[in-house]
Amino acid sequence: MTSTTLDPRVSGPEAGGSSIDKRVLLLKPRGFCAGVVRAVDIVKIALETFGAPIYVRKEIVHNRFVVNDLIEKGAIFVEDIDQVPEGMRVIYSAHGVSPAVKEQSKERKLKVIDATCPLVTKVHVEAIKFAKQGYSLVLVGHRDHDEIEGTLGEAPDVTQVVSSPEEVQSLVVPDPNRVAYLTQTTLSLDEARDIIKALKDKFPNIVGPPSQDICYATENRQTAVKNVAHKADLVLVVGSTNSSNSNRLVEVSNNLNTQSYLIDNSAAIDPKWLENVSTVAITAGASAPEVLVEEVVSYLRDHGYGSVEEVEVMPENVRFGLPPEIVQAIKAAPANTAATV
Ligand code: 2E6
Ligand code: F3S
Repeated sequence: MTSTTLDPRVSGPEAGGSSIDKRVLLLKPRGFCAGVVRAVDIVKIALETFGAPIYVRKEIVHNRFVVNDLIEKGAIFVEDIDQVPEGMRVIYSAHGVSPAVKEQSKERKLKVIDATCPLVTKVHVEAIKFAKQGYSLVLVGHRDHDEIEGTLGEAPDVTQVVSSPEEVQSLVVPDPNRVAYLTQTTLSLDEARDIIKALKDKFPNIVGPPSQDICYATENRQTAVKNVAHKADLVLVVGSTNSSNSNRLVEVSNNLNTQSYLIDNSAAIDPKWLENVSTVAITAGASAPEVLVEEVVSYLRDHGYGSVEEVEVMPENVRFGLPPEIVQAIKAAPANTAATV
């Protein structure tokens, strides 16, 4: 773990009284993952090269600020494909879609750009493979989440969703020796481990994915919280309430007995949370923009937290390429358009 002091300042009385012991630990990695950078870039570049309106099925990523910013730029967010006028351009969200949604898009003659995170696509490919090989599939995840809806749709007749070890007990499958499991990409590593253990106890011959489905960004952000929570009195997680990976970060901290809250932005901070708190750790879910983290740091500075130290728990340098439709659109764009990657 490395630790870098960013702009260390001890604030004066104007910053909220005695602050010598008040500090902020800024966890790293935090915020945007490679899949979110890619998805948001896709919408921005599509707007710049094709022009508004561009339809987006579901929130491109689960963050209110990101979605509102793209609405201002001309994106139109819809819940269902039948809300997109025939022949128009539609972008699928980073969480992926089921084959049924792709079929609906074809029927409406939509021009599709797929912003599904490649690590979600990897889970879809595994689901298709296991189903073709005749396995019953157990999908570990949250039933009402967009990602699970999409993955489940690959093989709905042979797939069951479980979200706790208790639910594993009531699973019934045609052949207990031919069962495979997959997981949502943004689960708690600890919870997933317990559920997978319950699955292995019930189905000793169960097979899983070649490498874990929980993605690198989910794992790294949880590991950072685990490493630093014991040094903090409070952990603030920047992220929206429907963001699975952000909620998991709050749980990780609370499970370690360091009080944690999920906040959309600095306006959501209740000053009471800061009573008798000398060290605040800040992290951000994979869909939360850095500008919102900066706002939170600035709020805390104004409340006497004069020292801001970035704590890098591990390096993270993942990047994903853009889909072919977008690469071609960039190539075809006149030199004076703003479409850049
Ligand atoms: C797609 C897949 C996984 O709610 P969740 O954590 O899944 O999603 P976001 O949008 O908050 O985070 C990024 C993401 C996109 N994670
Ligand atoms: Fe993809 Fe993981 Fe981000 S699945 S969108 S890299 S949180």
